[in-house]
Amino acid sequence: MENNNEHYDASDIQVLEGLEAVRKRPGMYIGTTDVKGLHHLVWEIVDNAIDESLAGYCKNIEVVINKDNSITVKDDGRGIPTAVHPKTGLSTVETVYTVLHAGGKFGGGGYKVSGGLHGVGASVVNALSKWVEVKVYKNGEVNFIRFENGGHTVEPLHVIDKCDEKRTGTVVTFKPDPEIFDTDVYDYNTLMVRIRELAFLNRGLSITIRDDRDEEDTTGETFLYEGGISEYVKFINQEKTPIHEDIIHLEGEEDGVQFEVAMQYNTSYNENIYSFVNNINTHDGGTHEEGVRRALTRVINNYARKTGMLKDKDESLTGDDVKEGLTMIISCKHPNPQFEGQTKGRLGNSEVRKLADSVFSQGFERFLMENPEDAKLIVNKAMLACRARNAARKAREITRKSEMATTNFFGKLSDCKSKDPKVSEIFIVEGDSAGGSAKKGRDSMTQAILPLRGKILNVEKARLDRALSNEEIRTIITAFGTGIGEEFDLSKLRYDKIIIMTDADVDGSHIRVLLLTLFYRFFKPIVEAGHVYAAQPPLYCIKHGKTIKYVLNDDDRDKYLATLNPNTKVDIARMKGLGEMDAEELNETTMDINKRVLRKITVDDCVAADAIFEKLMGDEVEPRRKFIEENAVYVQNLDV
Ligand code: 28F
Repeated sequence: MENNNEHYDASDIQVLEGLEAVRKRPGMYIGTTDVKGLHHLVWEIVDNAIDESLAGYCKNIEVVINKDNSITVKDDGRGIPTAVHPKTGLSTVETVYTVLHAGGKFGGGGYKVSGGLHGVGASVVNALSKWVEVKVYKNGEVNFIRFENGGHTVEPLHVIDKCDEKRTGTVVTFKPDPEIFDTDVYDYNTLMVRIRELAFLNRGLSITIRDDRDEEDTTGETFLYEGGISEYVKFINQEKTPIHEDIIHLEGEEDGVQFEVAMQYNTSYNENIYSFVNNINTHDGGTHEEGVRRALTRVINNYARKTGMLKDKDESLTGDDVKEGLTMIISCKHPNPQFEGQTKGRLGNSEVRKLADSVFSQGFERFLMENPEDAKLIVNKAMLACRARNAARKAREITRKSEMATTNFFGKLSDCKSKDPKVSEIFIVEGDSAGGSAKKGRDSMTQAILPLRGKILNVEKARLDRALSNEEIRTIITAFGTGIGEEFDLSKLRYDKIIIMTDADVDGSHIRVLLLTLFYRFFKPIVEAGHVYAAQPPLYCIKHGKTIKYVLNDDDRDKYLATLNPNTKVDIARMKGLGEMDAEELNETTMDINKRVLRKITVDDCVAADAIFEKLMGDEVEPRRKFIEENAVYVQNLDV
């Protein structure tokens, strides 16, 4: 008995030291303590429920944002074991919630299958919460445990109620500690989008999300996809035009590694290939993606040669050709994944390459044989892409030879004096008159100005060869210095910042979106590396006595006004468009490195971004207008 007690004390201290370490360096465990880290806590708990479903015991998961911004996650799995854990002398529930890395250490046998980058689980959430309550339904009993202030057990596990013998599962509610996180407000959409993705990736699993802060949300949204990743492909392609009706779905398994892929071609010129390992997006690809890409190119070429669509003299189709207009989801479930690269976004396990290649090539070859009409459409599309690629190369050669040499180009671009990309920036400015003021108001050492005269081409609907025939686009490419298409080279970028400077009106936002489409489609690495910004010209100029303050929007105006003495009659002027500002004003409000506000453009959710571009740039006018009017993502401060 005494021995036991001693053991309890010792492990108790160890436990609290472990959780204290998490509180001291939360970033090590959840990345950040901003809004992203706040949401990460939800995924740690949801992951545990998904693991239980992957183990084959859970069919329904429910996530609720409570009124106080605490989160409840519920599953109908077996329930976390309640018996005393032999290694800790505590109940297993308490062990899982208080011992760091309990999942890995005590789980054994590859139990953990899903899990985020920092898949360290429940104890980390507990360490970073104000309070946590866990209910386990098991053997006709409801077990309850409560922790407070970073994982201190205040009520050890005990039975609080009876329940139906058949009812099993785990319910966890946690309130993130406001002392740890910058914000305590959950975003419904962020949670919903990932939950929907998890439902696509785990077919047959039902996941519900409900927002109890919203009086009107009484039922929540339930995501359940019997078709799994096939339905994901359908979802991504819903605003596009598929070239064949059936979604191709292939799967296989070897040595406990599951591999599956779903795909469908559409009439667009873009690829939408997303790969996952254990439900985690592998944004830098890896062996599973490589296996599929290699097999895709090989199978299409073999088929095209065998059927005579490609003649002996014709060059083979490349990987770029066969992925034009391809929407594809690759999902691999691996008991021992090796994530590589700086952001751990690449799968490294070499055996997966072979599995992916063989599952894909066998299944896809069979599909082509059994569906000759679809096969013909697919091969034809790749052959057109090949022709366009060659045309683009010719156009590029002409561009390279002539463009830099023509006075035309240098007439447009007012380059900066510095040739050091690290300090150089380029403003892409709407219209000649704003261009003129910008030229006068700039710091000519580091700031280059490129005024756009005509509208740039909508590249959503154009292949590279046609984009290259557009003069504005050619000028942009030449100015960037990176080249485009096959020869794109990020290290040759001549500017650290590419700043889009357009008016805060509908025309301005349209041009901004055209530019973003261009960058997203043809210069994605530039966006991903964080080089693209939107300038934010102010909407109001507020004069108060001798002080002049520029504000970006109505909110900031009201906030600023509230700080002023109400008895002084203040002068508020609406700012003119960029074109009407003189050089000094433009410098003062929008360009001066020390005073301006820039907004970095990112592509962190490619699926969402793609849907946005599709809506904005697709054939249908009405959704575009609606989106521009409603959306605040790319057209913030828009005054319509
Ligand atoms: C709302 C969040 O956390 N669900 C969970 C289980 C089920 C088991 C388990 C969890 C076993 C050895 C640790 C039950 N019966 N939802 C959840 N459901 N954890 S978490 O086991 C914990 C591991 O050490 C479970 C038999 N085996 C496993």
